[in-house]
Amino acid sequence: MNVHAQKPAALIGDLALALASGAVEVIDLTHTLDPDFPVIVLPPEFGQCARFRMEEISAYDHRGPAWKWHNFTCCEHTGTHFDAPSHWISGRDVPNGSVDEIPAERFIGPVCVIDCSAGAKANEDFELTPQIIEAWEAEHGRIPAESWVLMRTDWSKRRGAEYLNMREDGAHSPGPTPETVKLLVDGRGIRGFGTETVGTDAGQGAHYTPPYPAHFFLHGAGRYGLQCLNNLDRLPPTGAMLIATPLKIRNGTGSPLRVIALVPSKDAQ
Ligand code: 23J
Ligand code: MN
Repeated sequence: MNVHAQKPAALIGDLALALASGAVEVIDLTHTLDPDFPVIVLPPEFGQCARFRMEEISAYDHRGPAWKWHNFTCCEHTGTHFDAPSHWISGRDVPNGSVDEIPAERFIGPVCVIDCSAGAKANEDFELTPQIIEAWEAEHGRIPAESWVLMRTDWSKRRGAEYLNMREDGAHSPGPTPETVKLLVDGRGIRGFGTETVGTDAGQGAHYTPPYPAHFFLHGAGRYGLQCLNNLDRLPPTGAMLIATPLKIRNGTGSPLRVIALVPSKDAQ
Protein backbone atom coordinates (compact mmCIF):
# COMPACT_ATOMS: atom_id res chain seq x y z
CA MET A 1 0.00 0.00 0.00
CA ASN A 2 1.09 3.57 -0.73
CA VAL A 3 2.91 5.02 2.31
CA HIS A 4 0.94 8.25 1.92
CA ALA A 5 -2.43 6.50 2.11
CA GLN A 6 -4.70 7.52 4.96
CA LYS A 7 -6.40 4.99 7.18
CA PRO A 8 -9.38 3.67 5.19
CA ALA A 9 -11.99 4.95 7.66
CA ALA A 10 -10.54 8.50 7.50
CA LEU A 11 -10.35 8.30 3.73
CA ILE A 12 -14.04 7.41 3.29
CA GLY A 13 -15.04 10.04 5.84
CA ASP A 14 -13.01 12.70 4.04
CA LEU A 15 -14.49 11.69 0.70
CA ALA A 16 -18.04 11.93 2.08
CA LEU A 17 -17.28 15.42 3.43
CA ALA A 18 -15.65 16.48 0.16
CA LEU A 19 -18.74 15.31 -1.78
CA ALA A 20 -21.07 17.12 0.64
CA SER A 21 -19.07 20.37 0.44
CA GLY A 22 -18.66 20.27 -3.34
CA ALA A 23 -14.86 19.98 -3.11
CA VAL A 24 -15.34 16.76 -5.08
CA GLU A 25 -17.89 16.99 -7.90
CA VAL A 26 -19.89 14.19 -9.49
CA ILE A 27 -19.95 14.39 -13.30
CA ASP A 28 -22.58 12.38 -15.18
CA LEU A 29 -21.01 10.71 -18.23
CA THR A 30 -24.31 9.20 -19.40
CA HIS A 31 -26.73 9.94 -22.26
CA THR A 32 -30.48 9.72 -21.56
CA LEU A 33 -32.00 6.38 -22.64
CA ASP A 34 -34.42 7.41 -25.36
CA PRO A 35 -35.93 5.63 -28.41
CA ASP A 36 -34.32 8.23 -30.66
CA PHE A 37 -30.76 7.63 -29.44
CA PRO A 38 -28.86 5.89 -32.29
CA VAL A 39 -27.71 2.27 -31.96
CA ILE A 40 -24.95 0.57 -33.92
CA VAL A 41 -26.01 -0.59 -37.41
CA LEU A 42 -24.19 -3.69 -38.68
CA PRO A 43 -24.08 -4.93 -42.29
CA PRO A 44 -27.56 -6.29 -43.24
CA GLU A 45 -26.54 -9.98 -43.18
CA PHE A 46 -26.04 -9.76 -39.39
CA GLY A 47 -28.52 -9.55 -36.48
CA GLN A 48 -29.24 -6.02 -35.28
CA CYS A 49 -29.27 -4.19 -31.95
CA ALA A 50 -32.75 -3.05 -30.76
CA ARG A 51 -33.30 0.55 -29.74
CA PHE A 52 -34.61 1.48 -26.31
CA ARG A 53 -38.42 1.15 -26.13
CA MET A 54 -40.79 1.98 -23.28
CA GLU A 55 -44.49 1.22 -22.79
CA GLU A 56 -46.75 2.61 -20.11
CA ILE A 57 -48.31 0.04 -17.74
CA SER A 58 -50.36 2.61 -15.85
CA ALA A 59 -50.24 6.33 -15.10
CA TYR A 60 -52.42 6.99 -11.98
CA ASP A 61 -55.44 5.74 -13.93
CA HIS A 62 -57.80 2.75 -14.19
CA ARG A 63 -54.79 0.48 -14.86
CA GLY A 64 -53.29 1.51 -11.51
CA PRO A 65 -54.98 4.38 -9.67
CA ALA A 66 -52.08 5.48 -7.43
CA TRP A 67 -49.03 4.57 -9.48
CA LYS A 68 -47.19 5.11 -12.75
CA TRP A 69 -44.74 2.61 -14.24
CA HIS A 70 -43.32 1.32 -17.53
CA ASN A 71 -42.03 -1.80 -19.21
CA PHE A 72 -38.90 -1.20 -21.23
CA THR A 73 -36.88 -3.29 -23.68
CA CYS A 74 -33.54 -2.78 -25.40
CA CYS A 75 -30.36 -4.45 -26.60
CA GLU A 76 -27.63 -4.94 -23.98
CA HIS A 77 -25.55 -2.55 -26.14
CA THR A 78 -28.00 0.39 -26.25
CA GLY A 79 -27.15 3.96 -25.24
CA THR A 80 -24.31 4.59 -22.80
CA HIS A 81 -23.27 1.01 -22.10
CA PHE A 82 -20.67 -1.42 -20.74
CA ASP A 83 -19.04 -4.24 -22.77
CA ALA A 84 -18.06 -7.41 -20.90
CA PRO A 85 -15.38 -9.90 -22.10
CA SER A 86 -18.06 -12.44 -23.15
CA HIS A 87 -19.31 -9.96 -25.80
CA TRP A 88 -16.45 -11.00 -28.12
CA ILE A 89 -15.30 -14.41 -29.37
CA SER A 90 -11.77 -13.69 -28.08
CA GLY A 91 -13.22 -13.36 -24.55
CA ARG A 92 -15.69 -16.26 -24.61
CA ASP A 93 -13.60 -18.35 -22.18
CA VAL A 94 -12.41 -15.52 -19.93
CA PRO A 95 -13.27 -16.35 -16.29
CA ASN A 96 -16.00 -14.09 -14.85
CA GLY A 97 -16.52 -12.73 -18.35
CA SER A 98 -20.19 -11.72 -18.21
CA VAL A 99 -21.66 -8.71 -16.43
CA ASP A 100 -23.17 -10.75 -13.56
CA GLU A 101 -19.80 -12.39 -12.78
CA ILE A 102 -17.46 -9.39 -12.79
CA PRO A 103 -16.27 -8.62 -9.23
CA ALA A 104 -17.80 -5.32 -8.05
CA GLU A 105 -14.41 -3.74 -7.21
CA ARG A 106 -13.60 -3.70 -10.91
CA PHE A 107 -16.39 -1.19 -11.53
CA ILE A 108 -14.47 1.62 -9.78
CA GLY A 109 -11.09 2.93 -10.93
CA PRO A 110 -8.88 5.88 -11.87
CA VAL A 111 -9.33 7.58 -15.25
CA CYS A 112 -6.96 8.88 -17.93
CA VAL A 113 -8.60 11.07 -20.59
CA ILE A 114 -6.85 11.35 -23.97
CA ASP A 115 -8.13 14.48 -25.73
CA CYS A 116 -8.52 13.65 -29.44
CA SER A 117 -11.20 16.31 -30.04
CA ALA A 118 -9.11 18.48 -32.39
CA GLY A 119 -8.02 15.47 -34.46
CA ALA A 120 -11.57 14.07 -34.66
CA LYS A 121 -12.91 17.46 -35.74
CA ALA A 122 -10.43 17.56 -38.64
CA ASN A 123 -10.81 13.87 -39.61
CA GLU A 124 -13.93 11.77 -38.95
CA ASP A 125 -11.82 8.59 -39.31
CA PHE A 126 -9.22 9.89 -36.82
CA GLU A 127 -7.03 7.12 -35.37
CA LEU A 128 -5.71 7.02 -31.81
CA THR A 129 -2.11 5.84 -32.26
CA PRO A 130 0.68 4.69 -29.91
CA GLN A 131 2.49 7.98 -30.68
CA ILE A 132 -0.46 9.94 -29.27
CA ILE A 133 -0.49 7.77 -26.12
CA GLU A 134 3.27 8.28 -25.65
CA ALA A 135 2.96 12.06 -26.15
CA TRP A 136 0.13 12.13 -23.57
CA GLU A 137 2.33 10.16 -21.12
CA ALA A 138 5.24 12.58 -21.64
CA GLU A 139 2.92 15.32 -20.38
CA HIS A 140 0.82 13.55 -17.74
CA GLY A 141 2.86 10.51 -16.67
CA ARG A 142 2.56 6.81 -17.43
CA ILE A 143 -0.96 5.36 -17.66
CA PRO A 144 -1.37 3.36 -14.41
CA ALA A 145 -2.29 -0.32 -14.45
CA GLU A 146 -6.01 -0.94 -13.84
CA SER A 147 -7.03 2.51 -15.03
CA TRP A 148 -9.85 3.35 -17.41
CA VAL A 149 -8.59 5.10 -20.56
CA LEU A 150 -11.21 7.34 -22.18
CA MET A 151 -10.88 8.68 -25.72
CA ARG A 152 -12.37 12.18 -25.86
CA THR A 153 -13.55 13.13 -29.38
CA ASP A 154 -16.53 15.43 -28.61
CA TRP A 155 -18.56 12.97 -30.71
CA SER A 156 -21.18 13.09 -27.93
CA LYS A 157 -22.13 16.59 -29.12
CA ARG A 158 -23.31 15.25 -32.49
CA ARG A 159 -27.04 14.79 -33.08
CA GLY A 160 -29.15 12.69 -35.48
CA ALA A 161 -27.49 11.11 -38.54
CA GLU A 162 -24.19 12.88 -37.78
CA TYR A 163 -23.67 10.57 -34.80
CA LEU A 164 -23.42 7.24 -36.66
CA ASN A 165 -22.18 9.14 -39.74
CA MET A 166 -23.17 6.30 -42.11
CA ARG A 167 -22.10 6.28 -45.75
CA GLU A 168 -22.43 3.62 -48.44
CA ASP A 169 -19.27 1.97 -47.13
CA GLY A 170 -20.42 1.98 -43.49
CA ALA A 171 -19.94 4.26 -40.47
CA HIS A 172 -17.20 6.87 -40.22
CA SER A 173 -16.13 7.70 -36.65
CA PRO A 174 -12.80 7.83 -34.78
CA GLY A 175 -11.20 4.97 -32.84
CA PRO A 176 -7.95 3.27 -31.79
CA THR A 177 -5.57 1.32 -34.05
CA PRO A 178 -4.79 -2.34 -33.23
CA GLU A 179 -1.30 -1.35 -32.03
CA THR A 180 -2.79 1.21 -29.63
CA VAL A 181 -5.15 -1.28 -28.03
CA LYS A 182 -2.29 -3.77 -27.66
CA LEU A 183 -0.11 -1.11 -26.02
CA LEU A 184 -2.88 -0.18 -23.56
CA VAL A 185 -3.79 -3.80 -22.73
CA ASP A 186 -0.40 -5.59 -22.77
CA GLY A 187 1.92 -2.65 -22.11
CA ARG A 188 -0.11 -0.74 -19.52
CA GLY A 189 -2.56 -3.34 -18.16
CA ILE A 190 -5.55 -1.00 -18.33
CA ARG A 191 -8.92 -1.93 -16.82
CA GLY A 192 -10.88 -0.79 -19.84
CA PHE A 193 -11.27 1.64 -22.72
CA GLY A 194 -14.16 4.04 -23.28
CA THR A 195 -15.35 6.19 -26.18
CA GLU A 196 -18.02 8.76 -27.02
CA THR A 197 -18.93 6.88 -30.22
CA VAL A 198 -21.29 3.93 -30.65
CA GLY A 199 -18.43 1.41 -30.36
CA THR A 200 -15.00 1.14 -28.75
CA ASP A 201 -13.81 0.60 -32.33
CA ALA A 202 -13.70 3.10 -35.17
CA GLY A 203 -16.65 3.21 -37.59
CA GLN A 204 -14.36 1.55 -40.15
CA GLY A 205 -12.95 -0.86 -37.51
CA ALA A 206 -13.97 -3.96 -39.50
CA HIS A 207 -11.11 -3.22 -41.93
CA TYR A 208 -8.28 -3.57 -39.41
CA THR A 209 -6.38 -6.81 -38.75
CA PRO A 210 -7.90 -8.24 -36.62
CA PRO A 211 -11.33 -6.73 -37.37
CA TYR A 212 -12.67 -4.62 -34.47
CA PRO A 213 -9.29 -4.62 -32.65
CA ALA A 214 -10.57 -2.86 -29.51
CA HIS A 215 -13.24 -5.52 -28.99
CA PHE A 216 -10.81 -8.31 -29.91
CA PHE A 217 -7.85 -7.34 -27.70
CA LEU A 218 -9.71 -5.79 -24.74
CA HIS A 219 -12.15 -8.62 -24.25
CA GLY A 220 -9.60 -11.37 -25.06
CA ALA A 221 -7.56 -10.03 -22.14
CA GLY A 222 -10.57 -9.79 -19.78
CA ARG A 223 -10.79 -5.97 -20.05
CA TYR A 224 -13.95 -3.92 -20.47
CA GLY A 225 -15.42 -1.36 -22.83
CA LEU A 226 -17.61 1.73 -22.39
CA GLN A 227 -19.40 3.37 -25.31
CA CYS A 228 -21.65 6.36 -26.00
CA LEU A 229 -20.05 8.27 -23.11
CA ASN A 230 -21.06 11.90 -22.56
CA ASN A 231 -19.41 14.99 -21.03
CA LEU A 232 -15.82 13.79 -21.40
CA ASP A 233 -14.90 17.46 -21.97
CA ARG A 234 -15.68 18.01 -18.29
CA LEU A 235 -12.99 15.59 -17.05
CA PRO A 236 -9.36 16.44 -16.24
CA PRO A 237 -6.66 14.38 -18.06
CA THR A 238 -5.86 12.58 -14.76
CA GLY A 239 -7.14 12.63 -11.18
CA ALA A 240 -10.78 11.54 -11.66
CA MET A 241 -12.37 8.32 -10.41
CA LEU A 242 -14.83 6.42 -12.61
CA ILE A 243 -17.81 4.42 -11.34
CA ALA A 244 -19.43 2.16 -13.96
CA THR A 245 -21.72 -0.56 -12.60
CA PRO A 246 -23.58 -2.57 -15.28
CA LEU A 247 -26.88 -4.31 -14.52
CA LYS A 248 -26.41 -7.81 -13.10
CA ILE A 249 -27.88 -9.65 -16.10
CA ARG A 250 -27.23 -13.42 -15.95
CA ASN A 251 -24.74 -14.23 -18.75
CA GLY A 252 -25.12 -10.66 -19.98
CA THR A 253 -22.52 -9.48 -22.52
CA GLY A 254 -23.08 -5.83 -21.66
CA SER A 255 -25.59 -3.42 -20.21
CA PRO A 256 -26.82 0.14 -20.36
CA LEU A 257 -25.69 1.88 -17.16
CA ARG A 258 -25.21 5.20 -15.42
CA VAL A 259 -21.51 6.16 -15.62
CA ILE A 260 -20.32 8.82 -13.17
CA ALA A 261 -16.94 10.36 -12.37
CA LEU A 262 -15.70 11.89 -9.13
CA VAL A 263 -13.62 14.97 -9.95
CA PRO A 264 -11.77 17.47 -7.74
CA SER A 265 -13.71 20.74 -8.03
CA LYS A 266 -11.86 23.55 -9.85
CA ASP A 267 -13.13 26.08 -7.27
CA ALA A 268 -11.91 24.07 -4.29
CA GLN A 269 -8.29 23.48 -5.32
C1 23J B 1 -21.44 -6.11 -32.30
C2 23J B 1 -20.62 -6.19 -33.42
C3 23J B 1 -19.72 -5.21 -33.68
C4 23J B 1 -19.62 -4.13 -32.82
C5 23J B 1 -20.43 -4.02 -31.68
C6 23J B 1 -21.34 -5.02 -31.45
C7 23J B 1 -20.31 -2.85 -30.74
O1 23J B 1 -19.73 -1.85 -31.03
C8 23J B 1 -20.84 -2.91 -29.36
O2 23J B 1 -21.79 -2.19 -29.00
O3 23J B 1 -20.27 -3.64 -28.57
S1 23J B 1 -18.44 -2.89 -33.16
MN1 MN C 1 -21.14 -2.60 -26.85
